[in-house]
Amino acid sequence: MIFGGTMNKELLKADIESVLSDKYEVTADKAQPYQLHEALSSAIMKQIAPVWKDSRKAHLATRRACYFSAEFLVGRAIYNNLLCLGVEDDAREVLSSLGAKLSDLEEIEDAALGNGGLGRLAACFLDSAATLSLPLDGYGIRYKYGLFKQSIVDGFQKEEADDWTKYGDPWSRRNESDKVIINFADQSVVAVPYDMPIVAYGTKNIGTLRLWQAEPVNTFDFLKFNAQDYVNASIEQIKAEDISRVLYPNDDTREGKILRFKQQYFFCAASLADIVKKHKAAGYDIEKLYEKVTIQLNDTHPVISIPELIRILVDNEGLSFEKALEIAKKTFNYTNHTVMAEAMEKWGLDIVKEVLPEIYDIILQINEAFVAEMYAKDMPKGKTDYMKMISGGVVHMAKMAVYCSSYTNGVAALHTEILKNDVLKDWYQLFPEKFQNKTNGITPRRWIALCNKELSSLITEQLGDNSWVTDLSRLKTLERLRGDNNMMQRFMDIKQEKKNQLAAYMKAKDGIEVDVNSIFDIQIKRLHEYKRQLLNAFSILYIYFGIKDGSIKNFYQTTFIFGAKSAPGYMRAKAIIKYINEIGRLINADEEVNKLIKVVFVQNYNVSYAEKLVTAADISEQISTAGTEASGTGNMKFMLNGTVTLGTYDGANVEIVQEAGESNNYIFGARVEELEKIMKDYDPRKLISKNPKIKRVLDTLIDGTVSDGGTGDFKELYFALTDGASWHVPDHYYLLGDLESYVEAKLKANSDYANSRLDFARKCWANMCFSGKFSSDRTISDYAKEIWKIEPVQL
Ligand code: 4GP
Repeated sequence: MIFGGTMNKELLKADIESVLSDKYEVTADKAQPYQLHEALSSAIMKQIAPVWKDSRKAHLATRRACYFSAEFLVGRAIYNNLLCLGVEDDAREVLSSLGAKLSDLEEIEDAALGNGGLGRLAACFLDSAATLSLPLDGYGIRYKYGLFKQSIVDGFQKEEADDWTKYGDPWSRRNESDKVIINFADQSVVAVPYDMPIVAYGTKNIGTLRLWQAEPVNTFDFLKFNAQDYVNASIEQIKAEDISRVLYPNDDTREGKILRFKQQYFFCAASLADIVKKHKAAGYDIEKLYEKVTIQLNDTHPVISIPELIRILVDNEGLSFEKALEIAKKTFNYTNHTVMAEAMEKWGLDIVKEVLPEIYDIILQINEAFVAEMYAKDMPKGKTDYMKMISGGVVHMAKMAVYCSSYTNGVAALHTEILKNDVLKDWYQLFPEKFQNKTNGITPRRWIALCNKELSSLITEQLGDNSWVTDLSRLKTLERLRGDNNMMQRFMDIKQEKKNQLAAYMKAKDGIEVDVNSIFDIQIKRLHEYKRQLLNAFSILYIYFGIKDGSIKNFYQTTFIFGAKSAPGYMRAKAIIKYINEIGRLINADEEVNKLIKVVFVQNYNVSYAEKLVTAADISEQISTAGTEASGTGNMKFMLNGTVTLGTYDGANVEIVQEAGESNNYIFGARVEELEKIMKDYDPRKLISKNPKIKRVLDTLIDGTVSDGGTGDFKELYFALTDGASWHVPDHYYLLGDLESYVEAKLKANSDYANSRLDFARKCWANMCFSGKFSSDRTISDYAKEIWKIEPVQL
């Protein structure tokens, strides 16, 4: 039995050997990493199959939650699954008896079916729900190409398609019997589900992540081929497969927009068809769908599910529109993940009508139902016009989501307040009972137990057992050890070991050498203007010039590490990547300073890289403009691994500081309420004219200190900061305004570290001890109790 930590090792060994010989005709000692990966994974899949089947049955037999998301950034499955099953040592032993190594599987690519926070959160949620025995299953798209692979060439980001299943996908199971036909006005496609098991830690419940792949109804037109019209003979296949071909296809053009819209409808329609089919097959009443199923819409990408469910209920089940709308309202909930304009996803009515005429009609009816409700409440016409989901030739998905669901939530306390008081203010006034906050969390399995074995053993040793892995609040009892110098020394030794490991990895992967005795100051996240990687770059230059002119003394050597991907079409973000690489080139080559500062940009930052980076950091950079980062989850990963936050009062940073204490973190910059006033008459040019240090830093964008390779991109950045460019408001994200308080906080952290490593370690320790709130187990139990109303299954 594999659960509970013992495995039938003989069986495992035999299964591995038979996959290797049947499929690849090799023995384990000669097998390639991908072959070993395939063999070990298939052998484990075989052993968990009966429990997975029972879990699926149990989920269907009770009230369950379905998580609809365009992204699931699951990362590498193998090590996590072995950890959760408690059989890492067994697997290592079996492989080594066969002459192979478990660590070779690090070569296996991550499944990067998501962009960043939103997608990784979905993966953490599935993990937590499985572990808490909760009946939650994920539904999404099986993209052939996930997030692109990034390389940095001459300082520029280059993208390459990431064919993540190139060497097979042993953790998925294709399920032919649950195929669904999806109809668009101009084509029909088959949605084929691939199911991935979500293995729980220590419990038997295995969740399912069902990812739909688009395939043609007819693969091949023999007559056309025979007529030697070769391309058109396969055109249906190409057009069908395009739907699940790439994550976020470029949507600059109308064609691109249509493709994205089709993707969204594709996976929502397939998932709903599946849910309704299972509901009816179990003999449940379709009018009581919401009693058995609750659906969480992860941002607006799956909101097209709302009119689709109504369509199914009206067209296939013969219910009235009113009844169907009522069922939809009781079935769906919606999470908002960003206050950026893109959260307010809109679809042109022309596109909706052209691609899905029936859905278009239903959206019109939803809009009319809303208007009627407003009139019944005697709402002023102006307000109704402003709030209705259809206006200006587009349908506003977030508005439809709030109106047609039971609950809407933000992802950190501050973010939810911003939704209530600003972004969705009118909606909050109208439906206050619908709004909730659910502060994000991260799974302690992947984000400490798996990636930081050294720190995990120390915690287990001190707490007496490893139950903290599923009850992270237990860490707070370790706070008493802060004053224990021996303990702090052991903690520092672990950090040192993780820094050594990261350094070795960076050397092997990127050819970068770093000083393991320096402070590791790390900023890893998607590249976006609001996240202010450019501010970090400015602060480094500020310090660099300060060291050179003697105004900054006793700077402790620091390695500034960046990891970030920019959306391929986001030119300004790409310019920032180039700029960071160019200031790196400048500083790293400067003999006068390069013993003190090194700037590193790692290539292809992804989940597996993150697992190494978060454990090795001394300083976690969380520096978004106050009010812009909904929550952040990287901040939590660093905290859990014992890192101080250098950050603004934004997103979940606010709660991190509340938990771990302001004195254990480095907080700077204008707060949300201050910014509201400041931005009214903010003129960055005034600041520049009065402050030669800021000017010196900013001028590097235009004075030739660093080169943008003749693209003109750095000048564009300069004018965005001074004149506004496409932002209209100059320095919209307040980089220059926050720069000095940021540098001050950075220097304070630097001197604290230099003055007493032990005291600095105490701050790091406190962060780890108080990170309990940020376990996604806590987040998921809150969703389960307050939104989904689901109970653990008994297996
Ligand atoms: C992200 C937010 O930017 C981040 O603050 C949050 O922690 C994360 O969602 C999870 O809630 N948003 C996205 C996105 O990734 O695509 O909107």
